[in-house]
Amino acid sequence: MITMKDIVLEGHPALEQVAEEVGMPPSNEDEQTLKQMLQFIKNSQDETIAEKYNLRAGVGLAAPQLGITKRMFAVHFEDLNGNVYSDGYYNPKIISHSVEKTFLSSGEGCLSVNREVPGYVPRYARITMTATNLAGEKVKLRLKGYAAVVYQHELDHLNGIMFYEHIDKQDPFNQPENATPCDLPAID
Ligand code: K1U
Ligand code: NI
Repeated sequence: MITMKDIVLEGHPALEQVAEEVGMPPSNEDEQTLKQMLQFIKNSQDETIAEKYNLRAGVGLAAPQLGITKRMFAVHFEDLNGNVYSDGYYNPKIISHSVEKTFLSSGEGCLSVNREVPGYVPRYARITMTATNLAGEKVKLRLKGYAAVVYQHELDHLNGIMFYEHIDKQDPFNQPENATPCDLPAID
């Protein structure tokens, strides 16, 4: 079972590297890792399990956060419209995106960053992403608003980019150009 001790923190080289493509079909080891990553996110949102194992709640986890420089990540959350996003992805790619940007009005956090970093993180408001999912299916996802933000945060981890690199250093709460804010859904 993945716990916080398995998650590497900012400054670790795996978080600064461009991760390698995962061979298809995935090895049993890669598949087991991705399944465990999804389970970790679910556990982190379960009050009883999270308290027992001291897990910090998260909505996504990318392999480099475990020190594994492979292009895979898992997400588990519901957006404001009640759409559920719960899967693991190999070799995700953004194939198109909007000109318009968005940002979370509360800013972003990261399980690999044990401090608050204030500021707006500009993201594309809409993206289309292709990947192979945990079931081995090739998928094409059209994502907007909060879901687009979460997937872009995880995709950034695969390219060695941390969320705070996008924040305007001179003026962290400067509303990004061409951007409208989006809100964080509550997790129950
Ligand atoms: O990749 C990670 O470090 C996980 C990170 C993902 C993320 C954060 C903010 C915006 C987009 C994506 C997190 O899950 S931080 C925790 C978090 O966002 C959250 C925790 C509890 C309830 C709701 C959200
Ligand atoms: Ni992160």
